Amino acid sequence: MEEVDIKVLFDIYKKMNLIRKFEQKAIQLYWEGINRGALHTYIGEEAVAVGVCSALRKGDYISSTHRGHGHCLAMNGDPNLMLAELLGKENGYCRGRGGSMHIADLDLGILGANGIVGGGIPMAVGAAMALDYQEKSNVVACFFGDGATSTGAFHEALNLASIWNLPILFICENNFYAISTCVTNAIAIQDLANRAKAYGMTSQIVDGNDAIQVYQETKKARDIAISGNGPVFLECKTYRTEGHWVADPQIYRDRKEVEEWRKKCPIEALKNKILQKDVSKKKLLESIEKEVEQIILQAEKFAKESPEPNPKDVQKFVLV
Ligand SMILES: Cc1ncc(C[n+]2csc(CCOP(=O)(O)OP(=O)(O)O)c2C)c(N)n1
Repeated sequence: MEEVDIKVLFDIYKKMNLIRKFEQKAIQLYWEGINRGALHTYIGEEAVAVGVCSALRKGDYISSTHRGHGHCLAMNGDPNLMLAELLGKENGYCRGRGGSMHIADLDLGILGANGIVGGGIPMAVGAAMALDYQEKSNVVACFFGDGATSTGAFHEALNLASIWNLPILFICENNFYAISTCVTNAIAIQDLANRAKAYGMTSQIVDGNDAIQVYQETKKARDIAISGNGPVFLECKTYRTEGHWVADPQIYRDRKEVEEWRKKCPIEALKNKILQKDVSKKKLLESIEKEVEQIILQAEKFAKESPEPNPKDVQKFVLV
């Protein structure tokens, strides 16, 4: 497979670190009692969002999930506005009214997070239909979890995307759990990529903890989709190393299993790969890590210093 440009690798490394540090900060602010909403972190899955979004081009879209911070940051979402939104501040992405599960930025191609499991999938198909109708050379990358593949919306959307030959990449983040239910207790097949075969769709299993592999497979999938050869389904096998949500006691899984996956940390894996090729890049990687820490500190300051919404505006932006 084609070598990945070193600048792309540094950018991937930076964004993966940004997601990890953003989520750690969000957890800290939750336990400080100032991040009051639900919080589903993306820790452990960073290679999927960043690998996929780094292979997208201007004009492409993504649809996201309840676990959407990683997708948003991978698409260059603004950490200041995201953290302000989490703290319910007026300067946040949704003026503090939406919280973690409603962050969107249409200018960046982010169609929005979604608290309805599987809810983003038909929306993504609609966006792909629009791109097709407008004869644009763009695609939609549609993120969803293993649990979402058992919703009716998933099956209807895949079928439509396939019969209409739409430019869409279905990115299944198989992290093996839907809240506390292990995938083996919920789905009768081992590889979820096989679900796409039922709709006559090209599919591929990817190591979701290997950012380079995710990036390369997404590039290939995107080429297929924009050349009119229909949707592609990528099953990225990965793991969330934190709870389903921030206060999840995680009594449904063995700590040893979590520890085994922590050893496969996608950020450490990428760092090791870069250093194996060229050990002299250590300092540069460390400077990226420091830069990311500063970005997060700045976002925290921005969010904390942002004004609260005025209680008089409680009905503002309420449409129904
Ligand atoms: C339609 C719907 N049913 C149930 C829920 C409650 N719920 C929230 S997250 C979740 C599990 C989703 O699992 P998965 O799709 O694998 O995503 P993951 O959380 O693992 O990223 C469920 C059942 C919901 N939000 N929406």
